Amino acid sequence: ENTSELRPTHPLAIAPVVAPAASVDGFAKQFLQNLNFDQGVTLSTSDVNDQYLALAYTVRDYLMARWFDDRAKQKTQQAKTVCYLSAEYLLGRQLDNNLLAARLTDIATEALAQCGIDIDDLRQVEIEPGLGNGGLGRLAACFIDSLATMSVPTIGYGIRYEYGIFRQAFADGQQVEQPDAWLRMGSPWDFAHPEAAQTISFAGTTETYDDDGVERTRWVPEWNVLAVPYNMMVPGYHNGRVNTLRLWRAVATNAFDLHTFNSGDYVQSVRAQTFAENISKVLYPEDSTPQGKELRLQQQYFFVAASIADFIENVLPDDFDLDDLPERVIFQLNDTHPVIGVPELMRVLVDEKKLEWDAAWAITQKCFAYTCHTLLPEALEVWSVDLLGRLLPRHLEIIYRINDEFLLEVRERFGDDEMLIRNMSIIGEHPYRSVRMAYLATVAGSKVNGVAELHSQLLRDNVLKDFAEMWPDKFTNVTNGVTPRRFLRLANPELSSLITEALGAGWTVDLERLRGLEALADDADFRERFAAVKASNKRRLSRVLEARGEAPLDDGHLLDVMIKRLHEYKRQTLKVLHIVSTYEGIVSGRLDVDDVQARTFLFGAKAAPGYGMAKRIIHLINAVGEVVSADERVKGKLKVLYPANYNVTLAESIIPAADLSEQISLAGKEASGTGNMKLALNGALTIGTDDGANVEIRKLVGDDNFFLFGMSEPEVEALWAEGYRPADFYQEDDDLRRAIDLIASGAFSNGDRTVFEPLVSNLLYDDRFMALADFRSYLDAQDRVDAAYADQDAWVRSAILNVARSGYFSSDRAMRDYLDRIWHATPVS
Ligand code: GLS
Repeated sequence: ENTSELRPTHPLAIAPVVAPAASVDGFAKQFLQNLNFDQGVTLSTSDVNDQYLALAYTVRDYLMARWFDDRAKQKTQQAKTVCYLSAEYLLGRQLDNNLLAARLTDIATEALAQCGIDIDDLRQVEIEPGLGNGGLGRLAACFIDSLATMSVPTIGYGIRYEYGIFRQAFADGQQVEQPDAWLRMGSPWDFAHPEAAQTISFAGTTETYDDDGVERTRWVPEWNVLAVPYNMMVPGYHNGRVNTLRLWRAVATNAFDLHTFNSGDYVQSVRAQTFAENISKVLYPEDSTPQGKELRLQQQYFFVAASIADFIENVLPDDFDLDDLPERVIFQLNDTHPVIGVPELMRVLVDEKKLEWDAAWAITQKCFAYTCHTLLPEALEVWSVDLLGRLLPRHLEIIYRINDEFLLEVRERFGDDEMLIRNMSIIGEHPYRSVRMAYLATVAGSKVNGVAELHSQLLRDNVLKDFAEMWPDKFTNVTNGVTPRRFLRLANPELSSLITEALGAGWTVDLERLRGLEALADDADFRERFAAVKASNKRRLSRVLEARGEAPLDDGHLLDVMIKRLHEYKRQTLKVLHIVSTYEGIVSGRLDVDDVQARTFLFGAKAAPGYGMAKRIIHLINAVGEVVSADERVKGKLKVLYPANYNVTLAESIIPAADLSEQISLAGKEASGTGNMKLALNGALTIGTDDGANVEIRKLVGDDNFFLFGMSEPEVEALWAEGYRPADFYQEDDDLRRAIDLIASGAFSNGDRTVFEPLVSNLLYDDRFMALADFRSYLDAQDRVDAAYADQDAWVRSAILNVARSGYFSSDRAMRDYLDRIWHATPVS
């Protein structure tokens, strides 16, 4: 590859790139060389960050040759590439994952030890790239891991935010947000390629012109920025494959010609650069609740336009015939964030490549597929026509034309049903004229999928009903999955060893093999070893918590975890009501303390900074936790822990230690959930509603090994229809009333009744997510949990069965489903 343009004569220059020797000596040599020549320090003058960076460079060096190879192949092979377009990738730490993928863990550990370095100390300094909010971003990271492991040519495209998801701290129990300067100590895992930058334009006007007798339209933009790609390696597990994650950073163009800044004023013009660079400055911290902010639309267009241009210009061969584009690429739209890519591809094909509209539309429809990740109507992204037209005038024209032709098709099919036309139009009229991005994606995509069976069903029946009637075959389901490499093999090394000992190593890439553990659930010796692993994982978590200044875990406690974004629909409040009710029962003497299973309630959750109610719930959890944990009367029985700044790294310590997984959203609101899968896979039993992927987890692990409670989705609908009055539940249930009254009394706020008043009245008079309606059923299920936990042998058996039957939730299986049902692409080695 080094020789394409140059005419080298040196033998080294024409030799293939080779990896360093895969031996302790080879690794140590490369490590020291990187320390000296890349970090500019000697071993004795280096600090732990130098050593970490040099280690990262060394791991990279081993992957490099294969990466060159795979990228070269991508150009020449006729294979279809999956281009995953996602505004978020919640990657987690890279070092361990890459060591594992490249089979270097033992070699690196020993080589460093011989240099006098404990590799664990280096692990600790890695700052995880938090370029996502929660499940949606983490899912993207799992998917690219699986695609690399399955040797599917893939490019993940996204944004290299300078600041990822904020760092959460607590002050007086309330969330404060701090910027996540994840790049500050260096970013050894990515490679900047300023020479491959794309120019991305914005605003301006459109005009028609005569192109050799053909009237065409062109966009005359007003300003532009450079999109600079940063490439990250995405190594497959033990297969030598290295795919690419390409994240774009915004940089001002040399002639940054935003007219308002174009005053010849030097200081102003330097400031103008900041304007351009703002585009990739920060991740929007809202999960499932889009903000219609202009900068957000800029981000979306910025990364999608750069990605499409990059693929066409740099990944495809020069002489590529664009009519064949659908054979070479599928652009998978991860939620609506990248949907502006649809009119962008049309613009490229029609305005730049001069294809006929119909031909371009036929290509575009085959090149996109859309995954919807929500059911909340307010979470479906919508852009005002005003804003979109101002920022992307040509795209708005294209969207109008797509819509006109689409509505003609609707009329042909269903007649002049004006109500239907209005309902299906990509352009909404109320409360303001807007572009409904989910509809645009549905019209343009070859397939539309939900992320769990129930979710896909509800998409067809409710959210996108008219579209599903029009195109029943367009709609499909792919239930989410999680990567077993990160969330079992790396996060739970002891359980992994136990499984490997029992079943051989193949489960890491063929998770259904975990079925083999079913038989062992009845083996007392195996159960004992399984229980010992759980206990050891709890001790490990306890050390992690202590190192963060939290209280340690108590022996014998059931570890009850609720780890996910803070959102009303997820119902952390219901969990708090259970804690308060148990606490109140013990201190009032109504519950015999000896009958209560000792429990530690562990929360991990960030709230969007502008989401007031969610922040109040955080405050309540901390307030309740403080009182409960300090009260002598429940000492040794109840403990509440809420470590700040829950992230992927912390999840990797919590999940293997958990006994009980709280998945308690109101039925019909959680599209899938993926934490639920990770926890079951690590032997936690679920207490959950029939929502999202819980439904499938329960079916697979069996009713005996799952604590189901709450209304089903149709029951929720029925109660709404009949008129939901939460206060009735409050009146009728003594335990519920006492719990809410205790919160309202100021018991958790030093007697101040005003602090949680908004929360309490929200519960009593609004309670959109029906926590009160499900309270009794939830408490009953928690009683069943207590009873079940009392029989440790039976509990461990259930835990093993959860592991054994969770193989379906591997993201490898999810990728196979996408490949078969949506992408029609195949692995290529
Ligand atoms: C989400 C859903 O809320 C989750 O239920 C789902 O598991 C995840 C991945 O499909 O996507 N949608 C969203 O906006 N954030 C999510 O985590």
